[in-house]
Amino acid sequence: MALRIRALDAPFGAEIIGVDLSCAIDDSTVAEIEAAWHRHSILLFRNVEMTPAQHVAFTRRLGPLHIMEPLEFNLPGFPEVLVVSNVEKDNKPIGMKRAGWGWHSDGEDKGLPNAGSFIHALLIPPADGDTLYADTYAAFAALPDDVRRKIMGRRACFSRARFHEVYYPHLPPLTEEQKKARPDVWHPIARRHPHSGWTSLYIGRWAYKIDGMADVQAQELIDFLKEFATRPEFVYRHKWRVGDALLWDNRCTQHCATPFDDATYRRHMQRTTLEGEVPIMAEQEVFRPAPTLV
Ligand SMILES: O=C(O)CCC(=O)C(=O)O
Ligand SMILES: [Fe+2]
Repeated sequence: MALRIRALDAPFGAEIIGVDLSCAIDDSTVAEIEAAWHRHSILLFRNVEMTPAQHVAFTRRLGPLHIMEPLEFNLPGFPEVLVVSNVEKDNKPIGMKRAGWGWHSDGEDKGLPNAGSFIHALLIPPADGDTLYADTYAAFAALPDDVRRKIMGRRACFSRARFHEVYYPHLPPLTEEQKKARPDVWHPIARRHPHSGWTSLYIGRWAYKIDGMADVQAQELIDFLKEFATRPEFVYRHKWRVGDALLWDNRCTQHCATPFDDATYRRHMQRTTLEGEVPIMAEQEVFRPAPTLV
């Protein structure tokens, strides 16, 4: 399969051209896609027609899949496919509504945050509902020196229990059992990518404490880092077309779904999710080399 990789009209990211995800893909093409993914952090495929089974099969070539909980938002018959949708059937939501309306990376509040996510757009509203992606390698490299020094070797606490009702006010509160299943976790703020070796700024909306720092100072630093990581110069705004499929790396990007008129229009996406690893603390600052694509 002749594959072409083209830069997105954006500060980072690439488009993969010439791959049909509904066909069998040979190992060398998968290896090229994977290398491009590690190089560019987000990959866009256009005009994708793939069934849920093909979606799962392709993603599995990149690593083991993660099954999202609660299970009720997964596609019937395909537990590996999360439905991100405002569509209702028989007055019941068929997927997760308003998922990710706020900067985050998937699974940052879990001990094993998800390595990647691959979303396929099937219904798109005529306006709004874009998704923003922030390049957290670039953010790390651009941090003021004193801040970079301050975060090296430190961990932040990410808490689902503390913020669930803040970010998901339209969902039922977590039960005690769910809270136990999602304990607070501590992750390195300067994170080394297991494949590229580059350092990213790892922070997000579930973070609220930093080890070895007084709470007030920690909160100030977290607020600064969250704002910094998502400054416009690091952000790509994806305007969806039906058939787009976007693969992102949660270890070196953040994303944020933006609102749309969800009382009037339907937006329906299906997502597979890659299992992750324990985040690695960066021992030293390793900056990503300048992009080479055109
Ligand atoms: O709806 C979107 O564009 C993305 C939602 C989200 O955060 C996710 O699926 O991880
Ligand atoms: Fe997300």
